[in-house]
Amino acid sequence: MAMAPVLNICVVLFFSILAVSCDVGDIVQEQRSESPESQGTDCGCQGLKREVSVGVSDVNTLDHHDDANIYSKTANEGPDKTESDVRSKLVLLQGGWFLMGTDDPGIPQDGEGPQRKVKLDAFYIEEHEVTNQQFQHFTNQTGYITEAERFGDSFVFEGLLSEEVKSTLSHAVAAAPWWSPVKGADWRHPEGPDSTIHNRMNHPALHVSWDDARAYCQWAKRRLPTEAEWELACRGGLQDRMYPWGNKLMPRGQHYANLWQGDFPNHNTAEDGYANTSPVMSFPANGFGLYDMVGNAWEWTADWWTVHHSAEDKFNPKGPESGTDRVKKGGSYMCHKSYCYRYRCAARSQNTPDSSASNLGFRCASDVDP
Ligand SMILES: [Ca+2]
Ligand SMILES: [Ca+2]
Repeated sequence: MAMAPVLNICVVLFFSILAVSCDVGDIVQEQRSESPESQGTDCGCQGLKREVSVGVSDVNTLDHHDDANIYSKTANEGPDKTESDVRSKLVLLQGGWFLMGTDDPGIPQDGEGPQRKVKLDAFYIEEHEVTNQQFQHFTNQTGYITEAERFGDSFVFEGLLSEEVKSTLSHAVAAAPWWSPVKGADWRHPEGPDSTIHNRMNHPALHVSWDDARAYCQWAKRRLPTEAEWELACRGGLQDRMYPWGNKLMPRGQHYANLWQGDFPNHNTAEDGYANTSPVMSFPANGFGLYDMVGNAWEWTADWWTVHHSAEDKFNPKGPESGTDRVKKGGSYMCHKSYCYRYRCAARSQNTPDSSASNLGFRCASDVDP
C-alpha cells in the first residue's frame, strides 16, 4: 500500500494498491547529477512515474512480453477492413541527414546535446496524435484494457480536477502538488471518474502508457517512432531551430502550439484558446504537414532513455539496448518556459513504460504505407 518516495522532494503516499513514485524524469536525472541547473525545471509536465507493481494482484500483473495477455483474440487482425480506416494519415518523410539534439541545450541535464549528425532511412509518421476516437476504435475491436485501467489509477493535473474528486484525495505531493494520482482516471475519464471524453473525441488520447501505445501501433500495423525519427519529424525540414516553425515562439504574435500561458501551476490564461488539450490539428502544421509535434500531448517514442550521446555520426539510431524508462518528446499543454521548457524539438524527457498521465499521448510511425 505504500507509495515509494523518490528523493526527498516526494512524500510517501498511500494510494491504491500500487507503489508509485511521485515524480518524473528530472528527479531520476538529479540522482545521476546534482546539477544546479536542474532547479526550477521540474514542472511535472513530464507526467508521473509508476514504479514496480508491488502489491498488484496476479490478476492485474501485466506481462509486457506476453502478447496473449495484452491482446484479445482478434487483436492481431488489425483494423476492421470493412469500415473506413480510422487510423491517422501517414506522411512520408524522406529521411537523409539531419542535426539531432542541440549544442545550446535549454535543459542540459536532459541529454539534449551534443548536436550530432544522424542519417535516417525514409519512413512514415502519422500526421497527428492518436485521438480518443481512434483509441476507442482500437479498444472496441480488441477488448484491450489499458494499464491505467488495470492499475486502477493514473496521474492527473490537479488544476483540472473537480472539487468532488479533489475532496477524495488523501495525500499531498510536496514539490509537485499539481499532480495527483486519481482512482478511476484513465483514457475514458481523463480527469477522474466524473469526467468524460464524449466532447473530446478528436483530442489526443491520454493516460496511455508506453505499453498501451505500442499495443495500439501494433494493432494499426504500425510502430512507435524512434526518438531520431520523431525529432526529424518535429523539425519540419528546418535545421538547428528550436521549434517546428523556427526560433521565435510566437511569430507575428500567433500561437503555434497548445502550451501554458500565465503562471504555472496556478493560473493558466489559456491565451492560446485551451487550458487543457485541444482537438488535434488546431494549430498550424509544420513544414512536413505534421501537427502538434510540440505541445498538446507529450508523445512516447520507441527508445530507451539515456542522457549520454556520442557526437559521432549515426545511422538509424534506436537508442540504448535496454533501460528503465522510455523517451517522450514534445512537451504538452502544461509546459511553460518557467517550469518546463521542453516544447522544443531537441527537448526530451522520460517515464517508465507503464506510466500514464493526463498530458501524455503518442502517434505511430511506419516503414511502409499499407
Ligand atoms: Ca494552452
Ligand atoms: Ca504533441
